[in-house]
Amino acid sequence: MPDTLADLPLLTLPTAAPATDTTAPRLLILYTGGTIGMVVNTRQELVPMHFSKLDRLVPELRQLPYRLELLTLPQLIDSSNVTPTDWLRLAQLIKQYYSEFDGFVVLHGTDTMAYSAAALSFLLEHLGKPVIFTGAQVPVGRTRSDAARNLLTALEIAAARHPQAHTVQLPEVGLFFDDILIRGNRAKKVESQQFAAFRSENYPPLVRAGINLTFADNDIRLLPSARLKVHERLDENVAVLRLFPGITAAVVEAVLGVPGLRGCVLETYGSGNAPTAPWFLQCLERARQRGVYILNVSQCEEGRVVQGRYETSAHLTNLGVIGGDDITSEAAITKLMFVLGIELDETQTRALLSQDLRGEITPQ
Ligand code: ASN
Repeated sequence: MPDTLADLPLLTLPTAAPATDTTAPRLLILYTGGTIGMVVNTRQELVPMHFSKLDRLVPELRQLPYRLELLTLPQLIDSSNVTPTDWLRLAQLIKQYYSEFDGFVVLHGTDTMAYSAAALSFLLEHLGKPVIFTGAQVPVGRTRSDAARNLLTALEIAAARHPQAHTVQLPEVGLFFDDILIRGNRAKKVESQQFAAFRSENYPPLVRAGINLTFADNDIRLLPSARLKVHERLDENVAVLRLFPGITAAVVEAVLGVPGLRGCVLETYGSGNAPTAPWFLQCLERARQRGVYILNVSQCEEGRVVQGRYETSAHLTNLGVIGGDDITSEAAITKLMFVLGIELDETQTRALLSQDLRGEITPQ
């Protein structure tokens, strides 16, 4: 369990909604760090800063018809330093404030945002409110920064309600960047230079932000019929093994033989294909005997794993390898941590790893 963050102060940001207007959407911004709030240090490197003056850096916030509060995590990080403990803490904070707020915006570094959004999607079961991750490629306050636009649009999406039904329009963990909102567990960082930094290859964007916001209602998950359940465990005994022509038995054995390893994402070729050499099959068989769950994820960004389409993938099923369908590696590794953290028996673990839990795969 993470340490308690229950006492962190909330900072009210001045907006156009009077504090007494209890009908205005109430949104919580959780600031974790990332380029969006960075400044240069004396060595000219970008490092995260505290931004209690967020409304001065993004003056448009004052025109929003929402009630806004900002919660700053005690340790602001470049997202390269994010850990599963941070994901558990974020999930706990959302649990703590779930009933008081209509939506949440998580300000996060872009480097690992897709992993964090995927992890949160698994931890927040039966989510009925928007949890929108966003960040920036250029720090807020700099000329040509994308921070204000990303933040303002993320807030608008987090506040959105169906025009007729007045129900929550996006009961999902999403990731907003540039001009699209994609499902958190479908996202991949694809750019470190351009503003359009994220893509979802196998699932359409849930919202397009042009002059108006266009919600793809048919692709968005339905409101849950049960109450939010926040999970509190992730198992970090997992690994990713990316195949390449020439990979040696020593490398495969070293990864699959890590003491205590419980799960591994095997990044295979094409539609889930892998070598058929006896040494490779023996490594997989030994891993299976040690109880390691292997999830087959394609190195291709688009398309899906179909074990058995080729001879070079048919043997994987016999060795207990689980086909990952069209899952991303980012979602696969966090799904493994999540499912293994629930501690079920082998049949149930395999079933959960194969199933669509939060829209992360489209089973065929
Ligand atoms: N290194 C930064 C981070 O992930 C990159 C960014 O936010 N654009 O924290």
